[in-house]
Amino acid sequence: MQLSDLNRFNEIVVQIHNNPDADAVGSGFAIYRYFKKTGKNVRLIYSGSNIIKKSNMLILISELDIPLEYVTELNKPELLITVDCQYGQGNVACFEAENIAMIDHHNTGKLSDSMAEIRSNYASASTICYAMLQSAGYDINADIPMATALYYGLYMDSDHFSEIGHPLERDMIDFLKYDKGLILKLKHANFNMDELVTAGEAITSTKYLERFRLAIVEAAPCDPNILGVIGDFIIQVDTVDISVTYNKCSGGYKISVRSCTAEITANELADYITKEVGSGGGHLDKAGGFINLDSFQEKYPSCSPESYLIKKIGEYYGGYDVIRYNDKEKDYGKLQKYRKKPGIFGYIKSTDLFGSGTECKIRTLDGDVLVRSGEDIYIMLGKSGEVYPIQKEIFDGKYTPLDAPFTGEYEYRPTVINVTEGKHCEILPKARQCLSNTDSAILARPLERYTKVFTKWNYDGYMVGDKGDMLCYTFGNEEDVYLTECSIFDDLYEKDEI
Ligand SMILES: [Mn+2]
Repeated sequence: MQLSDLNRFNEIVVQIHNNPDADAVGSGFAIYRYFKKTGKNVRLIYSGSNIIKKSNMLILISELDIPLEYVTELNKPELLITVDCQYGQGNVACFEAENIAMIDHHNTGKLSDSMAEIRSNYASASTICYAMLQSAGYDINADIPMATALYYGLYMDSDHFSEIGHPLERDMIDFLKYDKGLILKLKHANFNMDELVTAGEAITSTKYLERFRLAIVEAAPCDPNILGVIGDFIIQVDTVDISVTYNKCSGGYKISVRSCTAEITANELADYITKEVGSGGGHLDKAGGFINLDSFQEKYPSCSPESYLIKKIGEYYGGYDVIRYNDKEKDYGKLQKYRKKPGIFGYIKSTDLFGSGTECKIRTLDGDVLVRSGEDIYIMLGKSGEVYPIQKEIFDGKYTPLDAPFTGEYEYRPTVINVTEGKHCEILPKARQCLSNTDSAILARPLERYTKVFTKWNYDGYMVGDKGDMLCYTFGNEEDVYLTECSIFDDLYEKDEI
């Protein structure tokens, strides 16, 4: 769904979830503002049994003049848009409307359609609004209150940016021009005295599982940012490598993960724990996630959240392999030789973007990769928008450059950032085509279980694959190890007939 698809309606009500948090208010306000500007008759509302009392929320609303109304009744509007929530879910009061649209980042199993934009790979609804406003051509930075509200929405819904994963969210933090004074004020009005007590009580009830060097903490329902504060405190204990803090929140459970060990990153563990029942992600050391109550109860009907977490974490600790690019022993016996199928890919020389020797970050879906530009470093663009660095020598063996520009439609348009100057540079406008050589070979085998691969490139962390995904080595350069998802492997490679 595009915002412009809704321009055919004139009488619009934007509704955010009950007990609104900063992300609900920020994203709802942005959508309100967009329709106001396009000349619509629009209102911003919330309902439920509580009116907003938290001081940071009251400051946000009054300083940005957000016309948020508390209502208990609504005259059937022409269009009702629920933002940061989904119509019919338990955390949003149900009002009748002629037409219903939704913008949300919670994973309830619902997918996007012509009246819904659901992106559960984003940490906040503010990010979705940012992306939708950008593609509608709206100049967000010309509207400082909107930019500030979106920035604070992402900040608060991502535990102070620790849970962001998507490159678009990293761009959003770099790009938004927000009111710095107001954000500073809000950052220091996050909690109240009751929440201080909640945090203290949660800490004293910490469960420690020595065999995993893991601390599990349940907190009473509170601002989810408290969970992060508790985790930041507990991870400093000498015998704790991982902390998982959680509590009940509207529609499910909120979890917060901290890690101080390189072998288990917080973002990966958060993803692992929530994979089937919600969504999760973030950074190497700090991450978080959400477990949807309906999916949880359906899949684990007789399980308490604590026993579920311990079960999942035990399963995780018990069952993964680690492969490093510089492992001396490689088990060649099981590997089979494959050849690349012919196909068109995109590439660009790093020196086409920046001068040689520039420190730059390639912003990929798997994180930022740091490289230094030079004649020997190229950047590849895969079929589904994946982007990664490649050495010229390996490129020359695998691909033949073609004299044509490369085009592609991606959810995220890949960028490279000049670290010194902080400049963003899009890759696509300068990308060229190349043809994969069918004489380039790899050695590969399916993974037998969950595996982490530490590649030669300086990625944030490591690559992970599940049983069935393919572990691949470039033939003749076995330090070049990587993973390919089983779903695309057969499109890219075929068995070598020797
Ligand atoms: Mn949200």
